[in-house]
Amino acid sequence: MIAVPDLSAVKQALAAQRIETPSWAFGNSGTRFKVFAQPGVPRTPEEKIADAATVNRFTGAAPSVALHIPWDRVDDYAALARYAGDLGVSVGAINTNVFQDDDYKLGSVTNPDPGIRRKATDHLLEAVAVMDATGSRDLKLWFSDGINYPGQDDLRDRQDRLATALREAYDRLGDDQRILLEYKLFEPAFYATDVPDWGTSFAHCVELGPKATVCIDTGHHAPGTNIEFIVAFLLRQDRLGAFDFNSRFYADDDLMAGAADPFQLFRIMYEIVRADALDPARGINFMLDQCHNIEAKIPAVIRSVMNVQEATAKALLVDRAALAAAQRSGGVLEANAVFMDAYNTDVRPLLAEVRADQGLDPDPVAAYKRSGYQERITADRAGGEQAGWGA
Ligand code: LRH
Ligand code: MN
Ligand code: MN
Repeated sequence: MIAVPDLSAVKQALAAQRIETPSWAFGNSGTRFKVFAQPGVPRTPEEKIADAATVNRFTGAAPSVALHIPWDRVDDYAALARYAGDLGVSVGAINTNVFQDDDYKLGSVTNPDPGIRRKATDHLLEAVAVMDATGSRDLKLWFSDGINYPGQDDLRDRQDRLATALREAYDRLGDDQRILLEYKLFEPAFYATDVPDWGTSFAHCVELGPKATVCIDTGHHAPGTNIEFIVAFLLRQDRLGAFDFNSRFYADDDLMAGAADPFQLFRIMYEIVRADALDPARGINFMLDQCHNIEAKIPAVIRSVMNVQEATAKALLVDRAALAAAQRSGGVLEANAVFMDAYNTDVRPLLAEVRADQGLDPDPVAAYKRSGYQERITADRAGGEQAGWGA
């Protein structure tokens, strides 16, 4: 039995934890080989929000949903936000999409053609207008920009073009709005990507000002990258804005968070706990960014929320006094044992208690399956154009 400083504080922290779900997780998705359509998937942004609200109803921990523009384009975003509010959720981060137009073949904000750069930058500004209407705080930027062949374009000029577009978007932000700048090692560009790593993102954020922070997508690194080091570093610099949680075995697999490497998720969440950054008031947006290609989508999102909660519970259970004592005395094995004791704790009963205390079913996946929601959407949403990744 490991020593836990204050179990009621642990339970309180878990009850207060917030995880944001992505609208696109509920739509049809696939690989470049095949999209497997599923019955009952949403046909509209409203239906995606209804599914996100359902995840929140069973977990009590997912009260906001990220949108992706134009996948979630509507005429009236304020009305969409009110609709979400009626279902008990709010609109979270607004994701931009400057990667699916023919115009962006050679890049968006870093394109050598100033007309295409203008079009891409205007999309970023349009996304801030969406945020004004929905009350969203976060403008999430991911650029697929990059080049495939050495010499194809000037690496340094592209950084200048990127900085110019970011500056324009940054200057358009309201007082309570901020930029989350996401990086990704490669794909779709294969030789050089313009925002390939946290260092590039961090440097642009510092250049921009305090309202620019880094978004860590856990699937966007080279194999073997120590992600928790990046978390610790950015927290120390006060520049960690958000996560896109998902799992990867090979590249940007977008599998359920905590499925491939629950130990890594625990190590990441330990750095969060260590920096006292779990509290939503600290401003870190813990988002999921996943696609459920072959598994049922709503229970997969519920499972992902639970996986993040389990990693967090284990992180909260680290006996930090014992850990600090072992670290100070150079007790290599002792310190590692304290860490592993927490990781090896079965936290499912503790989380079941936290849920029961909130009036939730202790087993959210089972409760969802019993609820009849899946049968209802399968019947109600038959026919019509089904929205999905890229729709
Ligand atoms: C890019 C990415 C980014 C996009 C999302 C759909 O790979 O992680 O966050 O917006 O996928
Ligand atoms: Mn992402
Ligand atoms: Mn990704």
